[in-house]
Amino acid sequence: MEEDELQKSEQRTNWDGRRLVKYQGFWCPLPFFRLVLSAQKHFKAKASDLILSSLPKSGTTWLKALTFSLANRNIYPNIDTQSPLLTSNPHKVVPFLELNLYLNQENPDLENQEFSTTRIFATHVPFDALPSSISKSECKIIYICRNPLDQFISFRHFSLQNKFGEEDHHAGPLELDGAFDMFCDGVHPFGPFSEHMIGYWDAHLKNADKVLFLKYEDLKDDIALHVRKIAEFMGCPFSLEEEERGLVEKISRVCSFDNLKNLEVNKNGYSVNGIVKNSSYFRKGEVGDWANYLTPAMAERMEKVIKSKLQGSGLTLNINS
Ligand code: PAP
Repeated sequence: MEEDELQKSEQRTNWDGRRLVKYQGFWCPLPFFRLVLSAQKHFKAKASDLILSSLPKSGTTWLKALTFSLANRNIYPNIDTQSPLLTSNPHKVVPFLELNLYLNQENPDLENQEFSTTRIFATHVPFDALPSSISKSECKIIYICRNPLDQFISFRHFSLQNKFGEEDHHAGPLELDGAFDMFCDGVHPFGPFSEHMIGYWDAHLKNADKVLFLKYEDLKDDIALHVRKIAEFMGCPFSLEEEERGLVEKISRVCSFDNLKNLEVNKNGYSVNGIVKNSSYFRKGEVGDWANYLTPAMAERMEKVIKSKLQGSGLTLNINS
């Protein structure tokens, strides 16, 4: 199956040297291709599951920390001192379906999770490529997107820092201009970004109880509001008693960039199959950092791409906020 699919699939080399395979309309990094197929074939969603979805570098780590804290607030009541997030990276407590769980086994036992009572899984695949049991079951999906310019710059740093793709890119990574060209053309891991966003956006419009659609910038703007919103969507709104003891603020604080970045585990450890530096998940955590790297002409080009691709979808992205 894997070989057959690979044979007939278009392939490209990402700017960082990693091979990308066009599969079901998206660019799947070659090392994850087999895992995507296994997850599609075997993953059985349950009504109580929560699926977190995003393009890489759109706020996944933050969303993992927040949803994990919300779902497990009764088993770790003193979040400031008891939360597993204090000693484990968010990617350890909430695993990725296609990046790690299906790595060592074709059909792993996913019945229980190490830290969480609710099964929470993350994924980077587009809505249409999710294992079909996810749409068929009552489980909920939270999607987070981000200004593509910031996402692109964030991914560039992340990939260079972790030296992805070095093994098959002898000339070294492509310079910024060429990488940006590829990104605008939608050739990047799990892209095209516009189709990724629209897929989840449409699913949200069809059934807002099933798919919550978030933007990184909105969370930066008002985290307390979004912590409440996410809790309500997950079916575990804050009680008056929880509000009164400041739990919304506590969860926001524990999951904040500054708190997570400065924890020992996130300064030194590795996650996602032991190859990604935990510290590389916490770079700047800012909105608009792209302006330090990309020219106004590049931003203008992106405006045009966004305008033409998102036209008529009802989804808006403000790249200048
Ligand atoms: P992933 O998809 O590989 O898991 P993801 O967490 O989506 O990565 O993206 C990392 C970005 O989120 C980084 O952005 P930057 O490169 O522009 O700085 C990272 O700093 C930011 N980030 C990580 N944790 C948080 C957080 N708790 N709050 C806000 N931003 C965060």
